[in-house]
Amino acid sequence: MKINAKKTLLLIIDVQNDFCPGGALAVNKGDEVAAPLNDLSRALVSKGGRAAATQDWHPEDHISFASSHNGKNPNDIIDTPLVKGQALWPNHCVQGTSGADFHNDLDLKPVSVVIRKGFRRELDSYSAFFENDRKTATGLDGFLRALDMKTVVIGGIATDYCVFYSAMDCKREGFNTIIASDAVRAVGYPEGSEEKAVSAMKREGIQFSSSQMLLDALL
Ligand code: VGL
Ligand code: ZN
Repeated sequence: MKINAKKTLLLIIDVQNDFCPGGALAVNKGDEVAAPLNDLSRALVSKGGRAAATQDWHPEDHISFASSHNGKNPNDIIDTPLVKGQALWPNHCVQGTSGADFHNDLDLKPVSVVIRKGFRRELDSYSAFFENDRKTATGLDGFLRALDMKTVVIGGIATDYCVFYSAMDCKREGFNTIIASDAVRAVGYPEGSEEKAVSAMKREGIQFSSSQMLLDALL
């Protein structure tokens, strides 16, 4: 495998304190994605590529928080005016709080663009491309096309939610899409959600590669 760095963007999904051990929506070993992502972003950017990071960025009364609905609990599923089948979560990644900050281990120096998502009270977003109404664009698609990017390497949190939706949209938008397999971690709820997400991504033609293989492939 060879990858032209100048046509490649590393997309770092939601490496934020609330998704790491000790956070409000902690993902097991979520912080471990930082080291391989740092290696990838530094190498890619030094060879003329780009790195972008997403940041889950919710108002304190966000519609995806169970606390915003009477009698609802995290993991319940509801229909909202804009989204059928929205899962409810504990309060997390509230705008301006330390839980919403990027994890300290993540090197932001090579990251030239940050995409914030889920920032409107009435709409959640898992994907880095389209919010959960599947219509509202974040602008990442235009950014990639303006830079004539062909390949997007994706890592971060969580494999079965934001990484999954981002990768599926990325592939559908026509980009060569590769998951850095050692740089993702999963929520794992409901049971089997990680395996389900991985097989759906593979079925879609999304590739999986270790960060070391990707580093070796960069031209
Ligand atoms: C995420 C649940 C709620 C994620 C964000 O980053 O995967 N999951 N908000
Ligand atoms: Zn969220």
